[in-house]
Amino acid sequence: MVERMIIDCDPGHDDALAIILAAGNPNIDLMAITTVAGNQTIEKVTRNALSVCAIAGITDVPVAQGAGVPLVRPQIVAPDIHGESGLDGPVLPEPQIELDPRRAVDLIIDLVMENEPGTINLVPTGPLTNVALAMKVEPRIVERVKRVILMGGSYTRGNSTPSAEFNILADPEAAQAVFAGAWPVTMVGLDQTHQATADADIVARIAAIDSPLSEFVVEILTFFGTTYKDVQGFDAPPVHDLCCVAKLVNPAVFATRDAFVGVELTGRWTTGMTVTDFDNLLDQEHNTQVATTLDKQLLWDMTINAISVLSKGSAA
Ligand code: PIR
Ligand code: CA
Repeated sequence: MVERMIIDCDPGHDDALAIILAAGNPNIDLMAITTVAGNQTIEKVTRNALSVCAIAGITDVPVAQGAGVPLVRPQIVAPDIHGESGLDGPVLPEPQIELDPRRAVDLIIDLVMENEPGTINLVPTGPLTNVALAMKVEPRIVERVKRVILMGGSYTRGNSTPSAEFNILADPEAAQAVFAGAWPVTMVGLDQTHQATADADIVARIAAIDSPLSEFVVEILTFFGTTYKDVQGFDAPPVHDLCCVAKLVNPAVFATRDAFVGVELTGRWTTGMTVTDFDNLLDQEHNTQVATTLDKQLLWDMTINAISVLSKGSAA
């Protein structure tokens, strides 16, 4: 069965891989790429999205620029991990396609309202600003979206603060609105994505494809590996955002458990924490399917396959 999806992203090394899997997997119909400020400013991440489309041969997917600042808080970016461009490492190819004239919020609303209810999946891999805005502008999208599968949060730890993950911390009010929305939300958090590392054997398998795209991916993973080593002491970089698309390709990649997830908005040290209650301790209705296990082999097999498919110039 083919799943339609919109990726709302802030590329970003792992966002780039998520786009590549979505474009190169036959079970995914990639309907749009929308951008949101996060890893870098909106101009930079939008340009990066277009560069990824150029190298991956993605020519028929609309790309629309979205929110440049969070709903309420001052902006944060992540140059320590993603570099000044937001996608440092490879030479970034010149964009080959024009931006869609619509704003991200409008493109998301148009696609969700034009298509049959229950057929469009939203895959946010950056701060949730666009998604929260779209819910407010056109509340009917909430009942029409099939599923929201987001990279963000965690039930054990943070990366930007001890308790907060970057995408949630960057716009916690937006994240709270998305979790509280009456649509099925799947949270793929750091608990799982930190296990989804691009180890040396994986990088070697990608290099062996021996195409301009595989070279680009190797350069992405090499830069990401260096910053993850320097900043967080990882032996190999975790490809967070790739995991959400993988979950849509094959749900077996992650098992999930139902929980209530609330975003801390007023904590002294814990703002942006995704408080995850598996055990009904807070007496709140479960609103989220939380990823709790990872099949790493499955994740990388489908990803390497997608890179091969796109390398043969058969981009959807
Ligand atoms: C990764 C990200 C931001 C900051 C750090 N330190 C690491 C980006 C990734 O693109 C991913 O979507 C999410 N935010 C992980 O926190
Ligand atoms: Ca991201």
